[in-house]
Amino acid sequence: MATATDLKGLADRAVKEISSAADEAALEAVRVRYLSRKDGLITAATKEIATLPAAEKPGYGKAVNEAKQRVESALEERGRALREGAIAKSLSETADLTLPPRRVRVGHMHPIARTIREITRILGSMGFESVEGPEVEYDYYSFEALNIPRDHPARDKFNSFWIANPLGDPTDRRVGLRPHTSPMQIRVMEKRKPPVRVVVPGRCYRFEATDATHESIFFQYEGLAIDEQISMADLKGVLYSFARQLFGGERKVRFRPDYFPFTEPSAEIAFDCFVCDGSGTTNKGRCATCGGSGWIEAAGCGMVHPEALRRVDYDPSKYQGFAFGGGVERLAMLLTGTPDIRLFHENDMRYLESV
Ligand code: FA5
Repeated sequence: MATATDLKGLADRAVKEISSAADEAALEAVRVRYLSRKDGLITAATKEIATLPAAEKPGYGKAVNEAKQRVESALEERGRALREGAIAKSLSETADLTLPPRRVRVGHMHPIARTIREITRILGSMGFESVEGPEVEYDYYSFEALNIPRDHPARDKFNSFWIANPLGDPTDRRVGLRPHTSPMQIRVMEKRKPPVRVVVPGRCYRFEATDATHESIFFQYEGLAIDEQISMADLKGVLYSFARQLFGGERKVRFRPDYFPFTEPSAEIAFDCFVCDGSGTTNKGRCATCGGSGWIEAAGCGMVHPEALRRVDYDPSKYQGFAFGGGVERLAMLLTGTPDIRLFHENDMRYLESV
């Protein structure tokens, strides 16, 4: 059992700790250590009074009370001093009105979204209605209906990501991420009767290595026009007018034969490379943006294959039309002077804010 002298020592220690408590949290910790109901050091001494012989109770009780009162009043005093100090400190803090305000970050449209808007606006002015289609697509629409059967070598060019189908895997029900927007040619023709004029912007996926002009996830825009008197001249006219409206008159356009199983004849359109000015070389050697060719391939196109028309019950002797499919990022590169396609998707705000 503690003696009256022990109790005085205990109170001395408590008062010392109280006076050096730096803030209200530290003060509360001292209160708990000495006065908490459960296991405070002074509380324990109070509980001992009941166990003492009657003769010792008054003297010991008085010592406990004195210790307790000293600690309580020291706590109160220090608490008040700390609160007043905190108020005085907050009053003395002055606001520096000369500090510049924090910059408010107002976002702007991503260059890819901006380019899609521009594409659909220009083609919209030529009568092309903007529609969208599924990114997860059946084998049938991505390939079969476009004259690319399962063993056709053109499949290698459109290497896709396949998805396990819980309903089984019959050839034309296989599903995968679409490698181009051309499946929408079939979907639109299945639903509508000619005349048809649509533009389909959307995300595409290909299992291929990336470089300055290739990503495995990228955007395309598909154009489709079907009517009774449409020729290759209309296709060329639409694409040249599109290029002029997008870039002005300066950009060089190359239009040359190509091959796609779903168009006949087929062509490819390219624009002169803005990094090397079409020369294929820069002062560092071969131009990395166009791979040294001087041209940036922008789109594939052609007259819709009669086989594709028959598949959707259009009569090829009555209706013809053209289709084109181009890369949105390639146009965005040309429009913003971005030398590497990967800059669009790295999400470095310093770059995105600068274009
Ligand atoms: C096609 O995708 C055909 N569907 C285009 C087409 C549509 C032809 C309608 C005929 C009629 P190609 O694989 O060449 O074709 O791609 C077309 C354009 O998409 C390319 O010129 C390029 O601009 C863009 N592109 C293709 N692959 C990538 C890629 N990995 N990363 C970025 N852009 C790409």
